[in-house]
Amino acid sequence: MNATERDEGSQGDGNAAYGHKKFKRSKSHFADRVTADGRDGWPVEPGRYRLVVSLACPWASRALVSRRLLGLEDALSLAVADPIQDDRSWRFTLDPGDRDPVLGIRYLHEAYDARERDYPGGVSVPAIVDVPSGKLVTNDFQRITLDLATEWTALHRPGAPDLYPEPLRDEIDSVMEGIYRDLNNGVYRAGFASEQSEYEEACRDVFRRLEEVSQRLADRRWLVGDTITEADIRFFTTLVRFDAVYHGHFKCNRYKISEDPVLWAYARDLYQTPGFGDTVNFDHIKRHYYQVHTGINPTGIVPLGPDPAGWTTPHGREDLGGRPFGDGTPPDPVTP
Ligand SMILES: N[C@@H](CCC(=O)N[C@@H](CS)C(=O)NCC(=O)O)C(=O)O
Repeated sequence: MNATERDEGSQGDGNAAYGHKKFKRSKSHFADRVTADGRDGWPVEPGRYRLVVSLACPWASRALVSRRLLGLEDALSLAVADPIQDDRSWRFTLDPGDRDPVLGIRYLHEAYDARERDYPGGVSVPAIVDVPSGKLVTNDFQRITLDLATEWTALHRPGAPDLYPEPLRDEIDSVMEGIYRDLNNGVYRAGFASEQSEYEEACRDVFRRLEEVSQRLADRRWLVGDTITEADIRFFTTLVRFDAVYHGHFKCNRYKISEDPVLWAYARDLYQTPGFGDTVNFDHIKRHYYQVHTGINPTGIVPLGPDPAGWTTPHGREDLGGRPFGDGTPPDPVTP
């Protein structure tokens, strides 16, 4: 849905259309970067930017995990959108007066419009908004977390881990590429397929990749090196949604993650690491997917299961060694 359709109050077909046309992920239109040297006009500054997320969204959740692990909570404030969008997309109906208290806006599209009137794409999270001008800076989900790890270092907490270590970048990039294509985005290709063959191809890709990654993780605690990296964050945000929404709603149902002993233990290990599980909200996740994608779930009924209690059971992965934060330390527990 573009800005004109929103202004006309149209029932934008974005979400209801899923399952009726071939699914293709759009490129992020706003790809400016917030950097240490401010070369795009957006220098890293404490308190200047606001990260807008939905707790339902796997792409936004990457940024939430990175922000926690790196201790950027005070430097980069957080706006959480209602998991249920209306025809004007993401909105701040969880906040008093239905407005984000810092940006003063009711809909995320207002920040997009402040940046560029009538831009051609949709409104998406994660988004970084410049607080003084109210303008969207970037919605480039692939870049945001890499920049938090490598450009925001002056504002990292003491003991913050290096999530994108220089010597391992090629390996991290290569692992993330397959995970993106077949898992992060693969589940969407399966779920929003409009033809049987399109679904089957995507679903096969999902499970082929899960098997490969499961083998990789059988004798190593994390995906690359012996610490947590960006690759683990990107895999985690898909894994934690798998049994709750991708298995049923997206029909990726050859088996559940909880039925693969290696992946299930790996996922729980991360979930129980400070900065991962404390960003997860299964209520937002389930309500968003099942209620918003009416094209593939017309009744909007949200399933009761699965029972989340399993996530906190012992995982036994400590025996594989490694140090989750390398020379660093875990973030402090979340304060209510
Ligand atoms: N910016 C990318 C990726 C981020 C993304 O897809 N975020 C989802 C939420 S998980 C979103 O905001 N979609 C727009 C919508 O649901 O209206 C895109 O537009 O495809």
